[in-house]
Amino acid sequence: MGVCPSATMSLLTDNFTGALHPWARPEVLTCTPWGAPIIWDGTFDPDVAKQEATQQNLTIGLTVFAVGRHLEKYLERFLETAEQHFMAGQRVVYYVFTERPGAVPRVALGPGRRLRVERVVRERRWQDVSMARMRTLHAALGGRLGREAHFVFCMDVDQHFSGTFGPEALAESVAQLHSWHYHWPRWLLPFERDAHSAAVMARGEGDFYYHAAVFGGSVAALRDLTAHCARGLAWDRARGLEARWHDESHLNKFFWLHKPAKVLSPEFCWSPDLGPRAEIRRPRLLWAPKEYRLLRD
Ligand code: 2GW
Ligand code: MN
Repeated sequence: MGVCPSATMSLLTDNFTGALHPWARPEVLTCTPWGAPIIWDGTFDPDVAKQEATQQNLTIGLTVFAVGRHLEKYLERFLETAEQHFMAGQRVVYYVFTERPGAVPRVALGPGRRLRVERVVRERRWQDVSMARMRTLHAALGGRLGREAHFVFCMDVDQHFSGTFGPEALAESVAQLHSWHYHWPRWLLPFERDAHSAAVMARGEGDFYYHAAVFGGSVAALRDLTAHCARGLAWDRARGLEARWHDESHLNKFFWLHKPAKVLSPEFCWSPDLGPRAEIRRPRLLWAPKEYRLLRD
């Protein structure tokens, strides 16, 4: 921790010319109060990150759940665009969790990339589909996935890659700024406020609101994260509670207690419904339009 210096003007300007440094993004926050980088387009050199990852000969896991109609609707595009943009040139193993392994589309994979399909039971309520992911991921991280990957990203399926999502995103633990909420005042953030819930955040708590559609880290860090969230979800259930944003509420509690080592700007998981914004230069993942009414009955 404490790896990124605070953004003072002397660091943002080139010593020699006095011009703004080419890697500066002075209009956005690029460092958390605890010293973790918040990576925005232009604040890192993708080639350096790529070289370092290649030297370490990493295997990077990408987990995604596609249960029920989400499989036909989203999985193929998610995987096809991941082949173009996710960790290109690295060793990658996809883990697709579904109740219908036979229906998983056959996507042509590049060299060094493989896809494993794991069967899960289909939960009846959609909230349970989403929440059961933490328990399932925890088990997978303790099994083959945990043995074969060094770093893992866990993602929603209702999105597709639209730009490079490379090794610059890797770190011991990685959280994603939620594109709806990154510019909101902290007191307005939709944390769980019920004091009886394991996910509760008091007023004044919370650094940022993170999106559960993307989180990642080392296998060890993710085993802790998924254990924490699965435990919190079970604790709430035993009391007849369900946090406001389900697994996402528990994820936010975890990252409040255990600060992420790296934070991804909203460019890494952008909602096109928000329209163009000056600070969003190159979105890496785009949400599919929400069809809550259609999918949630
Ligand atoms: C989820 C909601 C309504 C209807 C269906 C489903 C559903 C989700 C499903 O039928 N099948 C399925 O495989 N899923 C998986 O759960 C899939 O991977 C999907 O991306 C993920 C989360 O559901 P999603 O993407 O429809 O909900 P979002 O985009 O509103 O998710 C945010 O909030 C969730 C909790 O409510 C999670 O925390 C999620 O990570 C957040 O992005
Ligand atoms: Mn989603």
